[in-house]
Amino acid sequence: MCQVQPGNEWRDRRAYVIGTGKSGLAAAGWLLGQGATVCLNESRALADLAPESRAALAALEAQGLLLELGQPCDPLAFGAELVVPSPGVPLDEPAIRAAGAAGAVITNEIELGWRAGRAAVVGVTGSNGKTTVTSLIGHMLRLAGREPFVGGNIGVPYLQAAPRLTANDLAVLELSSFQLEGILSLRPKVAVFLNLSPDHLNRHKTYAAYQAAKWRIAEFQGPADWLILNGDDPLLRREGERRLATAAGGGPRIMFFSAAGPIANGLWLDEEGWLNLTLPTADGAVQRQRLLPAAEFALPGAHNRENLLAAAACGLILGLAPADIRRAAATFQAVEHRLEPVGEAAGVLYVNDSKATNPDAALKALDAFTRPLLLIAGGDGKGASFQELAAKIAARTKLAVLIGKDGGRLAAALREAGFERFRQASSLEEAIDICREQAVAGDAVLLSPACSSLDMFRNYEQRGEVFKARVKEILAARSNVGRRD
Ligand code: UMA
Repeated sequence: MCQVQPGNEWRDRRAYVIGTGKSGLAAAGWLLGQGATVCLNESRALADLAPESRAALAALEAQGLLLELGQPCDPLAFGAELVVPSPGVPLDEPAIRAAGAAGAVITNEIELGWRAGRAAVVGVTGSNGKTTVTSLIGHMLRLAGREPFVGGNIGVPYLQAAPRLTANDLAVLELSSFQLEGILSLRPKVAVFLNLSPDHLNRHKTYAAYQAAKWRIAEFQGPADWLILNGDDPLLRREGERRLATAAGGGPRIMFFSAAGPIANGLWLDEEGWLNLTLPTADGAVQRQRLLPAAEFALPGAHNRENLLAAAACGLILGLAPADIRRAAATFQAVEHRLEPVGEAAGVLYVNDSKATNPDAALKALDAFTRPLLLIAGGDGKGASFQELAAKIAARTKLAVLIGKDGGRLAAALREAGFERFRQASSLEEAIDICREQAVAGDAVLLSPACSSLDMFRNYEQRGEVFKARVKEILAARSNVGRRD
């Protein structure tokens, strides 16, 4: 099921792209190729941009790109007919609203990708687990002989690949609330909604607004499409059941998954840890199929069993054979920066979970281990509450080392939870060194910051790389102990 091809709808139109990150560069380049008059605005000055961004801008300028650097956006002054803010740019920016009020189309790079391509889309959203599930679905499809595009909020911006994809292709897209907020027609053939917990409250202002942005994943879906929901998440369960009761044939088909026990219509985990599919048949009976043991999936933690259920449900809907799903589960490797074991020195395991950019992700990481934990957390908390996390840290860790802009706020939450075994560090490297000194054989040092990295790093990937580089130095130093040249 694919979208109608709108043709070259932006030729000779005035397009205004905001932000020179991955998304903005992809959008500006594609719009230029469409024959639009394109202005790219960026709040930072040229000197503050990374060398690779400067090189990319120079190449686009040679193709006719107009640049506004080091100044606030003003699409109206440019006479924009299309405004494409990058995901990190708030859509309630007054200058963007003013352009919308004057009739400009306000959308984003993901939507342009949807309109530019012909591929069917599998969209994956949720507060946590998106990257793992998106990658696992991609892995399942590849093992089954398909060649999906995998990207979106991870890796390659969709618009970079979409124009080349045909109606036979499948794009598996991780979709963030920022991206979903700006879509106008993107219609996933299968939408996977993993879970909900507060995140990005500094941007969305309220939890309700964040949830509403996430639900947009299903906004344009029709009866031929599928919506996969986590039946163990109270908010998703309630809304899914409400939609089932009131759908009247208009909305997508809904499939739940549950790690908590049998469900009548969907994928669930039985008491022996196997994934089961039950589907009602036309004559009112129920058909049950046992698929695979969750234990064959190597990633640790209860949340990863939910991720497996979600990806397997999607695989089944896409027509994959249970044998392929099982093979994919057994061979899937941890996603980089997501509970990624880096190595063990002096019996201490070091784990990089830099991708835990909100409290819920860190809560799940803390539950995924049985070893005594030394936790490194902190960064930009994006307005989230640390109360629940502080209680979990108090229960699960022997030491917490706090970093970044909201390290102090996390310290206050820990004190309130009656936990005093924390230290503050002025850099990630210092935090790792404190943990190394305090850890004993059998412990694990876990970087699971519960916060965005942007106060200290370019992104969570860079934070994870810094962690891994320091840990590798520690591992190398250990392996040199006692060595004679
Ligand atoms: N900028 C302005 N004006 C503003 C705000 C920002 O000019 O008002 C500029 C910044 O100075 C910067 C550029 O915009 O130069 C950055 O734009 P961006 O933050 O949207 O970054 P991109 O590189 O385009 O990356 C975006 C996503 N970033 C965000 O959502 C914050 C990437 O997700 C995504 O991989 C990429 O598009 C490709 O689609 C990252 C992310 O952190 C991984 N996502 C959040 C998350 O997962 O929690 C949602």
